[in-house]
Amino acid sequence: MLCRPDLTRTAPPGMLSRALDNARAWRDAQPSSHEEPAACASSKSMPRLPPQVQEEMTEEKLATLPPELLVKHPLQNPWTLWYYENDKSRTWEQNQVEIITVNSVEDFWSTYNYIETASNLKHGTDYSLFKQGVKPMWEDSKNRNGGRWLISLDRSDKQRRERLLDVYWLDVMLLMIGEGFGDAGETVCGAVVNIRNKGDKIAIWTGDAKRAEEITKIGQRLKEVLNINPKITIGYQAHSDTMVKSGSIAKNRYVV
Ligand code: MGP
Repeated sequence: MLCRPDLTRTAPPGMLSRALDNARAWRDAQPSSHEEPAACASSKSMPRLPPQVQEEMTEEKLATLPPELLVKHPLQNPWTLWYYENDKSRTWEQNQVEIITVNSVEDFWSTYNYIETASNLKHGTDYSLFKQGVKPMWEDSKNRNGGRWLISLDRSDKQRRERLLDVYWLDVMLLMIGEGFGDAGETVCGAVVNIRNKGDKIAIWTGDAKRAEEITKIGQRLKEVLNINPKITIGYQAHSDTMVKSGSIAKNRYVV
């Protein structure tokens, strides 16, 4: 078991971790990048709801279900999903659209199954999932002094990108809503996936770039859950540096 988000206070143990295991099993079952492209599954084949839930639910069937299956399992924090699309007639901030806030495991999956997967979004768009009340922008008071762990995905390897993007993004969302960072999770504000021609990016934003201990724990956990090769390093940049960067990447404040 590579990831077991702590939902013991909010949902039946194992509920999200099973979902995460499914996603990881799917990823592990995919051919490695040197195999034939034809053998590579599209993001559409990713497991979503368990088959018994996908089956049509009639009133009679619902009446036979044990009560615990009809109760929604609240998340420790409500999370808001945002979508960004680059419309040049509007400001960057106006282009951030709030989609929905989810409060329960079930609402998260309903939303996830309804919306387009990240790999099917147009270039120049973003999804952001942030704690309710925190806007996915540097200017928000909860983000202003913070920064982000940044994972850049290599676009030159198309098969690998298609395989990893959706799984990484789902893993990151499950890790956050499942409160999988332990005490350090209190400093997590949200996460963003940027769909870009030059290379997609996934980042976890935290609220205070000076909290080295929590930031390091979050980075290490992220690498562990995404199964990133320990020899590969990822960097954390303060938003204050990203805002004024001149090259394509701001300097790293931390590296794991
Ligand atoms: P981006 O969307 O984060 O990355 O920032 P992209 O498109 O890969 O570009 P690059 O510069 O990282 O290579 C693109 C631009 O969007 C930034 O230069 C800002 O102009 C704007 N922008 C991004 N963010 C996260 C913010 C934000 O939080 N607030 C405001 N006001 N503008 C932002």
